[in-house]
Amino acid sequence: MSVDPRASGADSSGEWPGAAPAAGRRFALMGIVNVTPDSFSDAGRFFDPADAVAHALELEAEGATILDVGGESTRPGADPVEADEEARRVVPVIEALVAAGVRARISVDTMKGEVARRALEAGATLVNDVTALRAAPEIAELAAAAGAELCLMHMREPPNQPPAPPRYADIVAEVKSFLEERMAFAVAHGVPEERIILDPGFGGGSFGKDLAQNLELLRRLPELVALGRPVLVGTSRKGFLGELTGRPVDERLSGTLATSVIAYAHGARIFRVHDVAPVRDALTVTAATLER
Ligand code: HH2
Repeated sequence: MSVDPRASGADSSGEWPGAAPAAGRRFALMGIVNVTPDSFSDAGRFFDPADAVAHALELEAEGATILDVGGESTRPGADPVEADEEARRVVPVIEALVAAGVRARISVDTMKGEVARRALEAGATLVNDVTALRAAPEIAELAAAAGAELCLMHMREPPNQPPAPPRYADIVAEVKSFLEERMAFAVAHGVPEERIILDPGFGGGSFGKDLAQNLELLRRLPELVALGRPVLVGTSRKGFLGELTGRPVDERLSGTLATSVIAYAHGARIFRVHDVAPVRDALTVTAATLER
């Protein structure tokens, strides 16, 4: 499948200057590569490294300019994974993607310093930390030393704790001040601001937002975009879409498309998704309509 560079993160020379779309490009797609036996939507499908690599290459062919390789599920109740085991899952996949000559940048979805370190050595150039440096603050220095980008996501509970009922006075104000504070922490530990990506952390469960709060975050996304860094959204197949539509996890593409289109219109520019090709088409149409 040929990829229209106008809809990807590549610039006209074919270079990928960063995870965020390059000047003149409209959005970037981060394809999800879960090397886990227990992820909420694709449990075990790509647990074999060869299957994960083949899947990642397909996502790139569909237009992903970032491949997010994860070895631990964030689902509440998922078995905690030791750093060694998590690295054993993700590092061979990253090495194989580098060997295959992928042009997409490789992101590692981890909250552990040791895993981030080994993934960066293997060729990852972005660390996607759903705890925003709370579980392993040393990820800041590791990313800084490697010249890597860093995605900081909001989640309320520290990792692997039972989720508390979500209660916020003003969800958007809280997420915004959290992300501001975490960004300042990352910068103080050596990560240049221009390498930071922000993510409100859509989802219930470990991410701690109920349906109304997820929708309010989506509606008021411009307030987070105002922080001046690229905003990444990950709504793909998430539970709140199932709550609204009554659909099981493998039938939530329409909901994913709706939220992606709204998020784009509200200023998000990086989309973490399972279904790259359909989201790319929806956002290509949206971007062409909104950006004259
Ligand atoms: N969501 C998940 C995992 N990592 N990272 C960012 N930055 N934003 C997200 O919204 C996000 C994330 C959960 O989704 P998934 O990877 O499909 O499932 P699991 O955690 O069960 O592997």
